[in-house]
Amino acid sequence: MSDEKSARKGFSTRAIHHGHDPYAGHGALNPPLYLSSTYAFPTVEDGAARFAGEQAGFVYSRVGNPTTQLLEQRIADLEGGEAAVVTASGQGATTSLLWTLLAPGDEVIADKTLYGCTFGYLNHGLAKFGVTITHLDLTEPRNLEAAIGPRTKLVFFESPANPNMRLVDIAAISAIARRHGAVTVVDNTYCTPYLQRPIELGADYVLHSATKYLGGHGDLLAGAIVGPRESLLQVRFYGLKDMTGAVLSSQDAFLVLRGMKTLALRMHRHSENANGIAGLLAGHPKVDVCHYPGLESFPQRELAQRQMKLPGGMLAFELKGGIDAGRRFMNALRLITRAVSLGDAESLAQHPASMTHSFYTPEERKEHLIGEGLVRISAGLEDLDDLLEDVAQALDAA
Ligand code: 7XF
Repeated sequence: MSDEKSARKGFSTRAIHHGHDPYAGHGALNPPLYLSSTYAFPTVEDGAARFAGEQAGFVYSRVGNPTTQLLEQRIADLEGGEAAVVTASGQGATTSLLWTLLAPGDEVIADKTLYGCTFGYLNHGLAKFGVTITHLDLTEPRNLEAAIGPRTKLVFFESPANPNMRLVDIAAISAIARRHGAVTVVDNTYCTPYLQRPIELGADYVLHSATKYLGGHGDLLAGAIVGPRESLLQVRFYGLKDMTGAVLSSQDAFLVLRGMKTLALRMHRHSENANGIAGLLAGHPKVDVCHYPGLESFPQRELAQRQMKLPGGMLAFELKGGIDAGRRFMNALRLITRAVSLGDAESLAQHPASMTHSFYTPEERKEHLIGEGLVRISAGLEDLDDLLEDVAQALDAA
């Protein structure tokens, strides 16, 4: 479907059709998978013109490939951004973007709670190169207003945050950052553009681990960066091509394109299942607290309803018996699989303090609001009754 036609269509129609014309070429219904590392130049002059950016066309797959390009067009379209660059992992997306935007002397203001390897990259990676990292509680926009200064180049957060589900008001934070000349980067992995579109709310860049809901089937690693076209050219030609080299293979791009065709359907089911599990946990005598944006008891419920289309497939909770009860709960699970990652068809449970967030020291976890006993569940696509039965018997054992 041409970009013009697709602009008037709904989310799922665009997730299935945007950027591909089945009547072109050989008439293939499904976008072809291009397996080529390099591309032929008709003449040496054409090759030189392509390298100089004066002629359209592919050069080498570290800079672009027709299959990955289609994925970029679809993700940009669904996020409401000008352009996208896809990468070999979510981590590759974060590093390719931030290496491009930042220089020594700059300050990054980041929320207190971040995925463990993002925290590691900022504090053990970027900090070594003269970038100052300041963590603030961005659930209170006034904290940003008070701390932002002339060196603040970039404001970074996840919403909901991995793993404790804190939400950040994207519109409020983006407005403050913009007023002070800083850009806002939102990791939208937990929501996907079906549930939340940060650029429409005022953010400058969106990041994804497409390993998760966008791919949706636990069979690949991928990432994406969405943002202004000019800036993403820099990301592609410096951050990705020269600095990280975290280039997505076209085979994995093909699988993400396939996964995205069912994204909207899957997000409804993930949300329904998470909502059911959260309801069981929240009312259970052994549970201390359950963090899920769809619960009446969720402290930021009003913001969740304003900012997210559905409460999503992720939840986290703490048992009254703390970390030992959490271990017993996890070891008792029979259907929900003990594994990190999220957004797969299979429901997954993990223990952030010993797994995804073990890169924080115990003191850092305390400071960054990640409970030692917290258990995280990614609700999959199975039948809710079976999931509830499994959670109920694991709670009995906890
Ligand atoms: O490089 P990846 O594709 O694994 O993505 C990194 C990443 C970036 N942002 C967020 C919000 C993420 O959750 C991730 C990956 N998180 C997995 C998890 O939390 O289970 C990784 C398993 S250690």
